[in-house]
Amino acid sequence: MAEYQLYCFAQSGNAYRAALMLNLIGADWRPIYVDFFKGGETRTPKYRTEVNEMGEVPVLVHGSKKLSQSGVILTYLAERSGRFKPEGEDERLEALRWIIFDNQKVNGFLGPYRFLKNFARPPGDPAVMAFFKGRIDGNLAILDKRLAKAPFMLGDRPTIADISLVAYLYYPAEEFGFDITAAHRNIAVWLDRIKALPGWAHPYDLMPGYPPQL
Ligand SMILES: N[C@@H](CCC(=O)N[C@@H](CS)C(=O)NCC(=O)O)C(=O)O
Repeated sequence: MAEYQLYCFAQSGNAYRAALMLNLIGADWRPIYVDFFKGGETRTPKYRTEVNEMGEVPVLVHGSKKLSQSGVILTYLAERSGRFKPEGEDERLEALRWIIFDNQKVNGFLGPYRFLKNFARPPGDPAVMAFFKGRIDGNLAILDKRLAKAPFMLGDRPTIADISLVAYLYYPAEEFGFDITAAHRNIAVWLDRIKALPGWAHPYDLMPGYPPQL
């Protein structure tokens, strides 16, 4: 049995953070497919009792531990492996600051926007989509400005703040209906830097369930 198991599915950028981290640190891991779309598995009482009371992926299983929230999973893996780990109090707090901002404001809007555009039936209401798009544009501009200062979020080396923030950013532009890298130059080169790290893989190659069964 693999050392780590990750509950995930290919379309989840939230789960991609954890899958990518596992791959980048060269962990012995295997995905456990969660049938989010057709089976509504995260909403079942079984999933909420046995896997995650919050009804979400990702969930990382390691021995007797079962961890959810990608920021917690990234922190756990960084502390265990010593890789992509913020060093010292200032870096730790800075990484946490960006991970929370990301969860709420960057990928926290990109994920639902992409879901409402591609997978929801009926698709998202135009007023809701316009609201999300405004927030996405503003928050990506904040990220782009930050990345003008240094190659990675916290400076010269990649940390879990970077791995959190890439969540939905490698998915195809058609799935958003706008091209993030064309509009944000610093984000584009930063994504290429992360893509060049040994162990990087695209979400559709790393997690099961592509194409989705709707
Ligand atoms: N902040 C969470 C977000 C997790 C999340 O929203 N996951 C989605 C899939 S992309 C989910 O499982 N949603 C289930 C639902 O809301 O019913 C994290 O970073 O782990």
